[in-house]
Amino acid sequence: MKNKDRIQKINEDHNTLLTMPNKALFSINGIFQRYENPILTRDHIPLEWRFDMNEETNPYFMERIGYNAVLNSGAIKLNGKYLLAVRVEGNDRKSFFAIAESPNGIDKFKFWDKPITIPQTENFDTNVYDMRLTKHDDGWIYGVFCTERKDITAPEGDTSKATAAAGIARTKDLVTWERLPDLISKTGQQRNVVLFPHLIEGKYGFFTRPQDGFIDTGKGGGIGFGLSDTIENPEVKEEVIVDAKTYHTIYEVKNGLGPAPIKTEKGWLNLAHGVRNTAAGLRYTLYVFMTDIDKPWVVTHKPNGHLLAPLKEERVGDVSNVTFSNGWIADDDGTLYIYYASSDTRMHVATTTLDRLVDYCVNSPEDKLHSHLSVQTINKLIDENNQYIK
Ligand code: M1P
Repeated sequence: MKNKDRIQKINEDHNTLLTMPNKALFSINGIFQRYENPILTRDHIPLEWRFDMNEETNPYFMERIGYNAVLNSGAIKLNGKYLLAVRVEGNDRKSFFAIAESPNGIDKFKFWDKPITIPQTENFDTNVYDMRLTKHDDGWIYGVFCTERKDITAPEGDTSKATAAAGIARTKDLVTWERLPDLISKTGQQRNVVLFPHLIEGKYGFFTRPQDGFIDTGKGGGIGFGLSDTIENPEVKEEVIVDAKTYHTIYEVKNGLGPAPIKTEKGWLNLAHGVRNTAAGLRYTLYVFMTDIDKPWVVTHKPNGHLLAPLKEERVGDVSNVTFSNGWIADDDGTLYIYYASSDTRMHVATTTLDRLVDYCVNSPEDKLHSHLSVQTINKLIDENNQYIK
């Protein structure tokens, strides 16, 4: 194929992908709807980020910079647009953030011109990922993300030991960002830290995930909660565990909060991921729970098991058998857009309504932690249903 034809084909294919409509699939569970296509893949990345467009320096029109995946994205609706703060991972394994915009939240996502430039603290980030966006009452939009650095205590020759902490940056327009110091906590490393949109007891409230090591949560783990007096010098002096990892559940190995909690009449609605072990490796699924409006560290409702688990092609990718969410948008008409990544590779959307998800939380049976108690719960439903079956 001649270069001219190659360039034309690449442009046309890219344009087709970016304008492709998405369609809701019929939902048997009635809780949420999945969609036919992923909303973002690495192929959505602008061509100018990938190709040197100068014929003289790129005579074969080859990609000069490659991208591995687009995944775990924060989400927000701003000026009528549905925006994702996407984690983009280069072939060089470095993740960064970039905003992708859609007119309707379900398709036609397009990246803004350039990735986000996150200012550095004195201690440079080696890698950044999984930004949670919070529109706070104080007027700022906060991005709380994981900042990963080499563990300086690693024994000589260990080139993979890392540390994780919560980085914080804030913005008004998602273009210019001010970096704040990393969150200080006394409980070891942190990932999956999320800022509440309102002050709690007059302070900045965080869901946290204390962990002993970089991957293993060890003696730590569980979703924690802590308060910081200020956001400019963020520090949670005390953390209580809100939702502990628990034997023989979908969050047996670890769990972590997803997007910023949503305040509802029945309490805070929270989306999280739970991790269990299998012979095929870790399995990440999504679940929801509600916490008390005044005491967000007290769980009030928690349906058993997962809400959403990797399905069909979602099951395969860079890190297979993973669903992960750190972004959702509660729209003015009550629609809830849940953005999730599958297998650390691509982004999807699922839609529901706030009312439905709260109903699901309040009225679904909880996990009673033993098989015979699960059977009791099922039998109760069957017995109650008998009167309706002719
Ligand atoms: O690979 C699955 C996920 O693993 C980590 O999440 P957690 O800390 O809960 O185990 C993160 O690296 C996340 O980005 C990734 O999707």
